[in-house]
Amino acid sequence: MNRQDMEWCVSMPKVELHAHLNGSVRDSTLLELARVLGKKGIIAFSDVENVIMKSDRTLHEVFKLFDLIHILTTDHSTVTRITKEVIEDFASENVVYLELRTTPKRNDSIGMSKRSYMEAVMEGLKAVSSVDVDYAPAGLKTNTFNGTTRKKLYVRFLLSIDRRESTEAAMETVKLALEMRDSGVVGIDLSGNPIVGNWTTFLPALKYAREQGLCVTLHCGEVPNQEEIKAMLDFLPQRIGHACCFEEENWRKLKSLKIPVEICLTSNIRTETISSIDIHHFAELYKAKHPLVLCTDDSGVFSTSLSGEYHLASSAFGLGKTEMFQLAETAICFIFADDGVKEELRAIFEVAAGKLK
Ligand code: 6MZ
Repeated sequence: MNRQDMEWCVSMPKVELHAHLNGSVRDSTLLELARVLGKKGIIAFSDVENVIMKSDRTLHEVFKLFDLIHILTTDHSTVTRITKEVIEDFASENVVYLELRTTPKRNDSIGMSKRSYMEAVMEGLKAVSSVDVDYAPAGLKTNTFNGTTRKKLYVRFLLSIDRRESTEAAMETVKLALEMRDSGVVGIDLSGNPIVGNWTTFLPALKYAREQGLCVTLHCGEVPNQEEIKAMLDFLPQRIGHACCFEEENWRKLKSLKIPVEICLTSNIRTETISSIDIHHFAELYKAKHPLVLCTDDSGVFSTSLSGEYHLASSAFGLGKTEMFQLAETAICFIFADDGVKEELRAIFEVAAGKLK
């Protein structure tokens, strides 16, 4: 694929279902924030600069980087800023539906609760000016402009539970998600360092989320823990992320259950979860017509974009434009928003198909 093909990937409408807010922050913003904290003597700027600009990181190093990013970003006004920027960045590459996930954080020393963290996120969403944003369930549409021919982006939120958290903290996140359904929260994600914590800690909160009608997606199989993978599949989440380290039995189970997989190619390669792109499980799942969706994971941390992920899939697995368009459009089936949104997205793809072919 050449540069023109990349431009084509940018121009195609796309659906992003696995993007972590704090992993999607622009390097330039992180450096700017680090400079400010450096001047205040809170951090050593040059150390931070080296860490931020490093391109290859193991999974273990990635989680150390997240701790650093959280030091830089986690006050209310910065959370608002990064949310606005991240949404605008996705909009600028023609993402038409974005499910943005983030871990609500409590930090008593700056008066931050999980709720006030999410209020700061919502403020960032409402501040988006480059596109019209639809973030609320049917009947509650807001932030749209009259007689618009402007680009439109649907944004929904998933609240993440970090594997470092307790059962109580996970439950608090689920309750917050339920209270924020009118603000576009559609589901719960379980993420964080996969070697930390035990899946059973989060099960009560995840079960409660499901009982109350929230959708659930789980980071599953980022490390080879077959027992956990099996238990996660038995839970029947609506989607899973990654699915890298599955052994035969769980692989068969995944395929027969047809649970949609959020595939993050660059992330898996950069973190060495998968040793090389030509043995990535995308190829097998794609060939088997297993439900899957290409996603970025952490576009800032891994210096990628959703268009770049399609471009990579195309060059690594020989997908042509028709296949890529179909792949992007099929993702509509796996979104957590309601059928009305699905219909509107299908219409957007239909118009785009006419223009792009
Ligand atoms: C597991 C990940 C992740 O929530 O602070 N996160 N969890 N595997 C990954 N693969 C590389 N990438 C990101 O965004 C950052 C948080 O998302 C989770 C981690 O818990 C990380 O701290 P938020 O906005």
